[in-house]
Amino acid sequence: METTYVMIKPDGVQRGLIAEIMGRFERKGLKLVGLKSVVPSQEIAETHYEVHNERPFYPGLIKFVTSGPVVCMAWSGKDAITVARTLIGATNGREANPGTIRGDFGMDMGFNMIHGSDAPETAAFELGLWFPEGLMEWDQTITAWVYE
Ligand code: D4T
Repeated sequence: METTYVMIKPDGVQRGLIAEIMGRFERKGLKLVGLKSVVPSQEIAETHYEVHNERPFYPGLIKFVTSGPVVCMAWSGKDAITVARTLIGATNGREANPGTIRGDFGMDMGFNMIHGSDAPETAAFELGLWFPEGLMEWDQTITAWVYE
């Protein structure tokens, strides 16, 4: 089992898409092992997007992600990182496939509503950054009906 970091960004919260987005992860069969909502500090946003700090869009990205509440989630399951990225869709909503979150609700590259870790190393880094308190350990009884 793998765990990935997923975050509804301020535009997803502002647009009232929290339940819609979370519901897709739930219905897929992923297990929720971390959940909270915060207004990100400058420091945590800069650390999260450190990899982009030389890019021209970086200042705007930091301003955007610190502009209001985000929903921080940790989802676990088999190949959870790839499964979450597939549910999320391509970075630019105009190019994302219908049926994906960005494909169904997004029209923009910057306002793309949601983040998902892209590799095991980034998932470990992001989970540690956003959930320093650790994740929930629990038995989900429906798991027996999700995996053969
Ligand atoms: P995240 O990291 O938010 O899940 O998005 P992606 O993995 O799909 O995309 P990314 O890391 O390449 O970009 C991070 C973040 O920056 C915004 N962005 C990106 C932007 O505003 N302008 C741009 O040109 C790019 C490439 C969108 C997502």
